[in-house]
Amino acid sequence: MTDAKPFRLIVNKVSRLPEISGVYLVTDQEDDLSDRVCRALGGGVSVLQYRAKDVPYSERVTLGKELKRHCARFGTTFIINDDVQLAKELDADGVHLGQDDATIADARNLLGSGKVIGKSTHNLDEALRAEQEGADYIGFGAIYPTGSKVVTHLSGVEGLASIRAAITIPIVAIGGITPGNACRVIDAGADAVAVISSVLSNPRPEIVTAELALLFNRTSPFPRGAVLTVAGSDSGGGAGIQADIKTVSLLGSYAASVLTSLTAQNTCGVLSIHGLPPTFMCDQLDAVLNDIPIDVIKTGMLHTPAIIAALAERLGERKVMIPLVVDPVMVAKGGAALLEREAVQVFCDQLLPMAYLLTPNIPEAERLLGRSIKDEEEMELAAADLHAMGAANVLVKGGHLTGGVSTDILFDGYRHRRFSSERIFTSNTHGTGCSYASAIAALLAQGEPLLTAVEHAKTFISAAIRTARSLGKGHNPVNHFMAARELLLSSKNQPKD
Ligand code: 3NM
Repeated sequence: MTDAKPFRLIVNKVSRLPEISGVYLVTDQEDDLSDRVCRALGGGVSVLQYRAKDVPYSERVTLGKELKRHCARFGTTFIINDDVQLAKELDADGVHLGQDDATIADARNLLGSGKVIGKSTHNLDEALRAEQEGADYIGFGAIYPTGSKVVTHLSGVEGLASIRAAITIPIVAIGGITPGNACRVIDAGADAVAVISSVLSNPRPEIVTAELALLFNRTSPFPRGAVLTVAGSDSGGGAGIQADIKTVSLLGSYAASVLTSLTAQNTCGVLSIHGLPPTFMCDQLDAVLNDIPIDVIKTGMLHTPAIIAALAERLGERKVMIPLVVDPVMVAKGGAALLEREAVQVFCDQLLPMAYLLTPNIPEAERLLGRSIKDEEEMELAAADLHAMGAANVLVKGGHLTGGVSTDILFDGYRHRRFSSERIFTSNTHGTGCSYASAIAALLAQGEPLLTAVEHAKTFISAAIRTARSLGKGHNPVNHFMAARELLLSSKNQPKD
């Protein structure tokens, strides 16, 4: 006989408000808003605020309904700026009030419970008052100078940090925020970043949104972020899937894998390749993506046109994009072809335009562009041309040039940036490309901005080559363990951005 009490089911009838975190997109007044917003939603917007200034009420209703439909499709919270009446009429998820708009109590009365109410604040007094009056979150700005609104208060991240300590409700930071500076805003305690121009004035709103969304991983526990590698198996363990998983795991992210092919391989070369059916590659992809929240996908040896086409098609079907680091693996260190000849065209047409980052070495860039690359000036041109073919960012790696310094060039559509390290004269470089791209993917998944991710990954791969040991009789693999140890020890004392 037990003395257990009868089980009682308690149902919580209080409806949960949507969470205010991540990328909070505020609309602008420019043309094609609906299209641009839709693309941004595809990059991972958490909250959309419809801010219509000087637009007749009837037009606000029409466009508001359309934006609400888009939000429903992407699971995005839909909030109206200023206009409580419009929020009521559209049955929006909430309203965002300025200091001169309706009171929080009046808005709550009109909208009823279950709706989010936010308030714009510019200093500690306003923030504390908004919290006391029952706001569900506050907007706080302007953090940085902005051309999108006339602002009288510039708080900087220091101002944000000081109100973070005093406020318990979510803080949405606003004003001049971009993927380059958002990590400082998140580190200062913002739960969400509100953006207008950096996303909506960009020709690729989905890319900027995805970059911003990834930065929020920087506060997650380890393993921090998840990387899926789509590549071939190297039985020798130096390159391919094995190098990718070692790199991602040692740097502190979760690693999942989808195999495209199996190679019988060691440090001396590739003995044979067993391609896997594209349908089975797709089964693996579905199995992973339908269950595990993958932050970044890295691709390596894709082997056949059918695999490339199937991968591009599957990824294109996704509602919200996952940033893709594409290492255009073509030839093994020993010279074996890892990509079938006719696959290059399919690669350029279908996968390259989906890349967030393309990471060719010089022979790969030469093959993709059909011309030779002899120096850094030609590397810059190659990066720009590959960007024009559709990759959002291109890193052309200079390891195959000569000279005392090995320089890689990153082009983001606006600027070329150089990443240099002392050249190490060695043939122990098996797995370099796979490991470098995987390190970038892991650091992106951990919420590092692209420039920091490439810089730290370059440090990692240089150390991995420098500390490589003799293992087999051919091109020996890079040293993942020592390189990860060096990077993690050195980055402990560094600022986060
Ligand atoms: N409110 P962008 S700053 C709408 O400080 C708005 O309250 C601000 O636009 C405030 O992302 C701002 O283009 C403009 O800088 C934000």
